[in-house]
Amino acid sequence: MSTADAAAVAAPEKELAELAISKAANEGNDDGDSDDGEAGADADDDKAKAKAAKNKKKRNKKRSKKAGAGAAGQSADLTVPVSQLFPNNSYPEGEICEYRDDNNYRTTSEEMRAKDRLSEQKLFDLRRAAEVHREVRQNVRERIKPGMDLTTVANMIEDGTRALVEVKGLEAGIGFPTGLSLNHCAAHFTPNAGDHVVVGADDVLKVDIGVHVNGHIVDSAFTMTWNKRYDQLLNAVKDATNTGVREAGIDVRLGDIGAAIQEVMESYEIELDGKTIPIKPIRNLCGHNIGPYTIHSGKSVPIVANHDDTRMEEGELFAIETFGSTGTGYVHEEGVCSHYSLTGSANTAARIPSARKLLQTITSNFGTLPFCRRYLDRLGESRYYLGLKTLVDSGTVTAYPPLCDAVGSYTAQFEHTLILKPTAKEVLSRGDDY
Ligand code: HZT
Ligand code: MN
Ligand code: MN
Repeated sequence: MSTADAAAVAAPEKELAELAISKAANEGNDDGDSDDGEAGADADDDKAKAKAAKNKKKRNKKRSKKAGAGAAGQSADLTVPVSQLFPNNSYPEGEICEYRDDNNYRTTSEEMRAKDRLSEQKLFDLRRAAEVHREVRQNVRERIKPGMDLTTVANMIEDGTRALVEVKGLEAGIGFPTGLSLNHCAAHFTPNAGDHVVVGADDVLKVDIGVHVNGHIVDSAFTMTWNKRYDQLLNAVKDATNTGVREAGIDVRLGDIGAAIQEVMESYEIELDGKTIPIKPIRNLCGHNIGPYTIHSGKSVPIVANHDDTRMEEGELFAIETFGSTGTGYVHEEGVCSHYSLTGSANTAARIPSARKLLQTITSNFGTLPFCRRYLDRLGESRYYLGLKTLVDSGTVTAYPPLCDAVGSYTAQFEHTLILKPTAKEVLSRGDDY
C-alpha cells in the first residue's frame, strides 16, 4: 500500500486531528516550563546540578502527561498521523536519565550540550517513531483478545503503524516484521499467509513492534496474558528489562549489564499447577545496538553475566530486551521461517531469474530492513519461495526463524530502545504502560 492509500484512510479523520492539534498546542503551554534549563549560566556547580535535576523531573512529568497523548487525539482505528498531533517536530521526549558517577559532569557540560544539538534531527525522527510505537501499542493492547487470529493482530498493528508514521518508501514505515510469538516461542514468529494461529485465553503473547523514520528504528516489545497465573513471569521480565535500562550508560561494560539483569530475573519464581518453577533468563538471546536501517549493528547486550568487557559508547542507540522462561532458558530455531533481511555486507549477483527479480523487489522496498513473507505478498509477489530460498542459500538474504524454548514452557519479553546522548540517556520508547 502507498502513501496515497494511507492519506485516503486518514482523510475522514481530518476534523478529529485538527481538534487534537489545538489540544496538543494548549498542553505545551500549561506549565510555563523552559525545557532547556540554561543551567550552565549559573556559575555555582551545585546550583546547576540541582536545577538540572529539577528540570529532568519536570520533563519526565511532562512526557508522561503528553506522550501517547496523542492518545486523546488518536482515533480508535489508528488513522491520525502523529505529525498532526505534534506539529513542528514537537514529539514528546522519552524518559531522560542523568548519567551517574564519573559521567555526571555531562549533565550540564556546555561541550556536551553542543554535541547534543548536532544530532537533533535524528532525535526528532526517533521520537516520532517512538510516539507512533506508544500510540499503536496502547490501541492494540485494548483490542487484542483471545479468539483472534494472529494475522488480524498483525494487520491491526502494521496498518496502524503505516498510517501514524505516514509510510513513505524507505523514508518512514515499519522497522521490522511484527513479532507475535506465543508461549514457548520467544521471538521472530509472525504469521505467513495461510497460517491460522489463534490467541488462546491461557497463552503468553510477545508483541514486538518496530517503527522507523529515515532509517532510525525504535524497537520495543511487551508481553500480553489474559490469565493472572503468569503475573510473576511478566513482573520478573519487566523488572529485569528496567534493570538493564537503568544500568545502561556511556562506558558501562556489557557484561556488567548482563550480570545485573540475570540477578534480578533469577530472584523471581512462579507457581504453575501447584509447582514452583524458577524464572530463567534466556541466555542465548540478547539486546543489541541499532544503526541506520540496521536492526542489529555490532554490539550485543547479554542478559546473563558473560564477562564481555566491551563498553557502551556516547551516541549509541540500543535495544535493551530481556526474556524470561519457565523452561531451559535456551532457545533453538523451530518451525517455519517468516522473518528475513538482506545481508548488509554480501552482495551476491543472483543468476537465477526468479531470484534476481525478488532481490530487486527486496532491495527497493526494504533495503537492509528486515521483512517477512506477508510483506512480499502484499507487494503482489507470488511463487517467490524458491527464489527466496536461493537468496538465503547464497547468503544474500539472512533468514531469522522462530526462536523457541522447550515445548510446554512459557517465555516473556520486555524491550525498550534508548539513546546515549552526550548529556543524558533517553529511553525513547518509555510510556505509561511499560
Ligand atoms: C533480527 C531480525 C528481525 C534482531 C533481536 C530482536 C526482535 O535476536 C544481535 C542481538 C528483527 C530483529 C532482529 F526481523 N534480533 N529484537 N526485536 N528481534 S536478534 C539479535 O536477531 S542479533 C540480537
Ligand atoms: Mn524487538
Ligand atoms: Mn530488539
